[in-house]
Amino acid sequence: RQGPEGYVYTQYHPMEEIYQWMTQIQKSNSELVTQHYLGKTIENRTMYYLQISQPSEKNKKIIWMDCGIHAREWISPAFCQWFVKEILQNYKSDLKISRFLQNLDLYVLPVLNIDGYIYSWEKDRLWRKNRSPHMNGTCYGTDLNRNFNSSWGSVGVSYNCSSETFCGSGPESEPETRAVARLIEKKKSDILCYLTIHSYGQYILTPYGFTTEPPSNSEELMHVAKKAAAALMGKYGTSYKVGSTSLILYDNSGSSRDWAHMIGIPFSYTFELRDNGTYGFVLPVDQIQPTCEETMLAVTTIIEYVDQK
Ligand code: ING
Ligand code: ZN
Repeated sequence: RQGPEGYVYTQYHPMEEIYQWMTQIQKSNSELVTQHYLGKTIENRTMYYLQISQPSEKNKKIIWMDCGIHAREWISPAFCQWFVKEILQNYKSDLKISRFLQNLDLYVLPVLNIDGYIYSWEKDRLWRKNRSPHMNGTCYGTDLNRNFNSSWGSVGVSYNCSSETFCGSGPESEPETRAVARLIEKKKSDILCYLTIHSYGQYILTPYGFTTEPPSNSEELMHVAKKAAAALMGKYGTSYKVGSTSLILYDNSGSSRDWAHMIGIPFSYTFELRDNGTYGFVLPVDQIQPTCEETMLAVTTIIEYVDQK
């Protein structure tokens, strides 16, 4: 399926094409979309996020969504792009979207871990971390989803730089983490909802990962996540589990989702998209469209709820 700008959303795209897509999407939707500088990666590539805002006098709240914090989870950036396309294509005709766009700005970071994403295209399809050098370049990569300042380094991490879950040399040791954290901190009083998109496993995960102690709004968090999972299932029958990360999976510290909730963003979720393990990170191209369609229903359910609350 092609978007109006000729981009094929049912394929995975190398970073070069995603950069071009961002430029193009802002050019052809300049009344709605702005591309902003976010920061630099460890290999000095530029990070941008897209802001989708309808012009208005109102001081609007923000929905944040990032994709591609883990390099090999290719369906995640594909979803962020699909999401932007769907909003732009349908905001005039779709009542649900047009309603929440009157009150909310959408901030979308299509690829958080750009260096890792490129590495997964060019060198190692199953690369997960960023590409920071450690121990005089004898091992590479920090798990960016263990690098945030949320009980950093306490559980579910490794201090060994060759591990998949290496948490870095300290909280926010990585430039990609700092770039996201500084923007989120600056905007935090306006951010209603923090969504971070991963694969795989088919989960909607709530805070916290570093403790089994539930957050004060955990009932509402669960209620909304269940609504989202039900909407998702309505499309193709795909079944998602919903729950707190530490309770239904395993402990992990330093995640962006936990950190976002801890600094006061009330609705914070991790999505683990398709599949259940058959293909895992290497989700076939023919599942991009159905995965994105069903995920769209879950995400817009959450956005609609937090808007009308
Ligand atoms: N999963 C996430 C990870 O950072 C997560 C989120 C954490 C899931 C802890 C379960 C337990 O590991 C993936 N797939 O990256
Ligand atoms: Zn992940």
